[in-house]
Amino acid sequence: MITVHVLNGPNLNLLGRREPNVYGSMNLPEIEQLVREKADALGASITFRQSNHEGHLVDWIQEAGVQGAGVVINAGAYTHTSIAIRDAIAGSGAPTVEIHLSNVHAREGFRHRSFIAPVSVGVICGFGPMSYLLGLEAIHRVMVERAQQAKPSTH
Ligand code: CA2
Repeated sequence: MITVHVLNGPNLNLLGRREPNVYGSMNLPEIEQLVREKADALGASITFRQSNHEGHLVDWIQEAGVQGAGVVINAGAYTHTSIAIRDAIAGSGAPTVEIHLSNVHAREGFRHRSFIAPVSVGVICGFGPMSYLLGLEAIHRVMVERAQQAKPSTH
């Protein structure tokens, strides 16, 4: 079974309580519920975690790599600052999709740079909670395709 670790970075525990004009009104447990329903529909297994600490995210990315799991990550502000998270993604070998609730390219200049994007399979941003569902679907498809390619040919 395909396993995906859905990881959330700093301040995403505040969702739904402040800045609803930027991030919407849904809180993180509500987004988790949507992601779990999508995972069930895909037949995938997920973990869903949030931390305000960079090292926790690094540990969880390494864990995904060891388990052969994929990663969907909203690294929050660490997206724009963290070489440690970038190195963890590159070093773990875990196929990763970077996601954001907001369209970071329509916001302040400092949000246009991502350290994670160059080591990710792709980036999805600007779709609110739907970014999580699109990210899960994208990584699931990538992992199914890679598993099929890895199978020895029968003819
Ligand atoms: O749009 C996204 O998903 C972001 O990753 C959210 C981060 C931000 O630093 C990124 O540039 C884009 C911020 C998450 C903080 O969320 C809050 C929610 C409510 C109140 C305050 C912060």
